[in-house]
Amino acid sequence: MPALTYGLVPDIDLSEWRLKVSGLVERPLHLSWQEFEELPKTNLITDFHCVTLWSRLDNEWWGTLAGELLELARPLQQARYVLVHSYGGFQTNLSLETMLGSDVILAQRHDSRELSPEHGWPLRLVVPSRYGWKSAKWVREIQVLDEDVPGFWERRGFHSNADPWLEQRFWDNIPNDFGITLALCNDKL
Ligand SMILES: Nc1nc2c(c(=O)[nH]1)N[C@H]1C(S)=C(S)[C@@H](COP(=O)(O)O)O[C@H]1N2
Ligand SMILES: [Mo]
Repeated sequence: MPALTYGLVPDIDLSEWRLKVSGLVERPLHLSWQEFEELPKTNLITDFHCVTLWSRLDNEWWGTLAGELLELARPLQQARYVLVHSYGGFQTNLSLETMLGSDVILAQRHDSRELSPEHGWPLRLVVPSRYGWKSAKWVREIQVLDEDVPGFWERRGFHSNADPWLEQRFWDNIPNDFGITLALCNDKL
């Protein structure tokens, strides 16, 4: 599976690692790795679609469903979106509805193995129903919001919703320029 990353693989120390759920929630969370490990786990088999036209089918992901994590934090009534933050500075936005989908997982294992550093160790988001850049690697915080705040690629012209079946690659007012796609996904790593 190609690894596609903007910037360097962050250097993460598991003893200092935390996962936060912040913003418009009744109960903000600030979990250590041990606390995250104690949450309920699920195994899912899903496909993965990058915006550069490669897909990888039948990935097995093991971790905690994003919906189960958010349920613990209890989003407030006005919550509509999330902005997911990664170690290393990457961010991506999703509607809360998408995030609560039954196939959205905070994955700690891929195909029965711990994630490798370049694929998001120790924890990544996997959103099979959206283009790959929504599947943030090295997740550290899920910020719950009432408005849609664009993330790293979304500020650079990529679509906020990013449904591959609707081919939502770019902002509607940007021409579908393959150059920008190649800038996003060069298979270098
Ligand atoms: N933190 C972070 N997450 C990221 C990216 C990134 O640059 N930084 N790239 C995204 C893109 S464009 C894709 S296609 C997938 C690729 O996942 P992989 O490297 O595990 O194949 O990760 C996504 N998650
Ligand atoms: Mo991508």
